[in-house]
Amino acid sequence: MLPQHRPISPLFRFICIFVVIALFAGIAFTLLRDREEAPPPITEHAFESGHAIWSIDDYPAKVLHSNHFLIELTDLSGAPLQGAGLTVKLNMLNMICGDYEFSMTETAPGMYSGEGVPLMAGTWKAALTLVTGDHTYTIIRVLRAIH
Ligand SMILES: [Cu+2]
Repeated sequence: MLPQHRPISPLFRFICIFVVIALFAGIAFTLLRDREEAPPPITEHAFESGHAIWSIDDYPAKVLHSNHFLIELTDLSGAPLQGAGLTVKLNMLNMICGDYEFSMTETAPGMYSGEGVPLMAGTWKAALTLVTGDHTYTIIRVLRAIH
């Protein structure tokens, strides 16, 4: 005797379609999140008394190597912001594997250079402390480090 085929119930069909849609939504979400986790090499930041362009050479940054950070500061009129004091602290997101702190030196009017060393591969938070006149600002960016 042949096995009898029961017609697929509408509820079962609905559940199948729902599962497929959920699967695709999950894949799309994962792809989008991965793209967000790769921060760009150059970031721009506005703060109360000016504007900062922060770039990292040979991005992504290399683990346990000196990576050249360049921060270009302008004041509200667009002129180079000179004589500021800049320090950067690197720390890894969601991990306690050690911080790396360094200061930036002004190599040309409004151009500040420094060398950052990420200790592990992954996504790092870089917090810039900027002192100009009697104001102190904190500027945050994220960066990716690879081997
Ligand atoms: Cu780590």
